[in-house]
This record gives sequence, structure tokens and C-alpha cells, in this order.
Amino acid sequence: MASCPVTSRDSTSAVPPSDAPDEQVGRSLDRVRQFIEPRLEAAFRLSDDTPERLAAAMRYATLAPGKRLRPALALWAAQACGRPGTDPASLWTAAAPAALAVEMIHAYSLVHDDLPAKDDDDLRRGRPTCHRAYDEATAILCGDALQSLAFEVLAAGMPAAAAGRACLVLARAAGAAALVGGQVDDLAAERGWMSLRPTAADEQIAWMDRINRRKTGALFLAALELGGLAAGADAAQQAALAAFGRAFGIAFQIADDVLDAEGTEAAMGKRVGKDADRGKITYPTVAGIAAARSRARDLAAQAVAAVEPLGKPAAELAALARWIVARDH
Ligand code: GRG
Repeated sequence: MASCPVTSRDSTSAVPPSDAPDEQVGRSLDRVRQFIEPRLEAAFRLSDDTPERLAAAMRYATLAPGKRLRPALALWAAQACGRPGTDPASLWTAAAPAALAVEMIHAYSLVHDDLPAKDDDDLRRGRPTCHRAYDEATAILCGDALQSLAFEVLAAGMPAAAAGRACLVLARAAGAAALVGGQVDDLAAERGWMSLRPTAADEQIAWMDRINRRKTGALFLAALELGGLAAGADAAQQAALAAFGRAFGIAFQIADDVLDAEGTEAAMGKRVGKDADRGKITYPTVAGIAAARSRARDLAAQAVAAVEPLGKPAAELAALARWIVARDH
């Protein structure tokens, strides 16, 4: 099992050099994957009453090779907020239920997002999508069951005093005003559900930001808040995590849209070029690639600045914010 990378807590800057190598973030994410993936597998040892086909689809969708950004945010948020002298490994252990739960919600959203009623995709994380590997009904039910399991893991794994708050945070992030609502508004322009589609560039950008804040950003924010909660973060620490998460979420989605326009299927492990094919409003289609990249970089810098007060234990968060706007997948 991987160990937590931070061995001591101090108050030096959270900000790694701006040319911090990609490999450093790669190694940090490897440690997260080594920590979380055996725990994910263990979480899929389900009751005998679970049909084997359903359990297999849940494992297939969740254990497929993802970047595990949301678990990383939960673990690194806990690491950034522990009391001085706390064993960093114990902070990761405390945040593990949060890390598992957010990844399960994320996996469910990807399974449903790929369905024929939505994006109708064949490839996800470099493999056939869940409904291609199984069938559409199994994929829908797999998403439903992953969502419930996320709350079960959180309710059972968080300390009793924090479990209620944790479930509330995750429910809101996954709910009608956030993940699902953002997704509905994202579809609205494309499917003609809107009476008035924004036409001016500034209105389109405000519209997209509102979608991205809910569709993508809300789950990142929840991962951070849950990680903080697991570590007993105080109000100032939670405020720093939230400021980080708000900038990070929009930066991530803009970078994802740039990759949809310019990335390769091989690197991304999913179909690219979808947004242009559908005439979708995205930051690159409204403002152009150069402006999109520049805004993503500015937001990443804001995210980095937000966690500076948390000191060196927040270095991984800062490095990740830089990496998400420079990545190729
Ligand atoms: C309408 C049928 C139907 C379903 C909607 C709620 C929902 C299902 C979808 C939410 C929207 C969604 C899928 C947002 C995804 C945001 C995003 C850019 C995901 C990719 O995240 P990465 O890059 O993926 O972290 P990996 O595979 O690395 O985990």
C-alpha cells in the first residue's frame, strides 16, 4: 500500500517552482492511485444479493484506468488541513471514504454521460464504454447502484459526527442544482430546450461558467470539502480549499474543452472533436483556443494562490492546478 508523501508539516510556501516537472505530478498521482485502487476494489466486495453482472459492470466502470483526480483532491485536502504533528498517513486513511465516494459518483456520471441518450460514446478511459461492454440497461443500473454505493461508503466510513455533513455535501454536489443540473443546462442549448440561447460572447461565457461550475466544479469542490472535513479543517482552511476548488473546476473544464478541440483520442482514451461536431458552446468555440488557454492558466494561478496560506502540505494541490492546464489527457 502506498504511503502518504508528506512527512512533516511546515509553513513554507505551497507553491512549487513554476517549472515543476510533470513527472512530479505524475508520481504524486501514482501514489494516490496506489493508495485508492486497492480500496476501490475492496469496496466492490458486495453482498451476495448483488447480481454478478451488475457488480461486474460497477467494477468495470470504476476500476478502469482513470486519473483519480477527485480522490487526489480529497486526500491532498486532508493532508493540507491536518493539525501540525498529525501523521500524514492517518490523514489519508481518514479521507479514504471521501475519496472512494467521489470517485464512485464520478464513475456513475461518466457511465450515464456515455449512454446513447446522451453522448452515445463507444470509448471511455481507453476501453469500450459500459453500455458497449454490457448493454444499455445494465449501464443505467450500474450508474444507479454506484451512486447509492457512494453514499453507503461515506456514511459507513466517516466518523459518526461528520457523516451527516459529509452526505449532505456529496448529495448537493451530485444533485439537481449541481452535477445533474449543470448537465441538463449543458444539454439545453444543444437540444433546443432553451427559449433563448445566449448569443453575445460575454453572455455565452457567463452561461458556460455557470454550467461548468455545476457540471464539473461541484464534485471537485465536494472532494476538497470532504477531505478537509475528514482532517478536521477549520473555517479558514475550508475557505482556502473552496477558493482553490472554484478556480480549479473552471480551469479544468476549459482545459478539457481545449483537449476536445486539439487533443488526440489515443492520449485522451475517449472520442475527441465532439463539441465542434455538435456546434456546442464552449470556451474555445466562443473565445478561441488561445484565449481559452490563457484563461485556464489565469484560473490555475488563482487556485495556486488560494492554497498558499496552507503551506507546504498543500504543495500537491498547487502542482495539480498547474498540471491540469498543461496536460495532454
Ligand atoms: C443525461 C443520461 C444523462 C446522464 C448525465 C450527471 C451526468 C450524467 C453527467 C455529468 C457531467 C459529466 C460527465 C461531467 C464530466 C466532466 C469531465 C470533464 C469528466 C472527465 O473527468 P476526468 O478527466 O476523467 O477526471 P477520468 O477518466 O480521468 O476520471
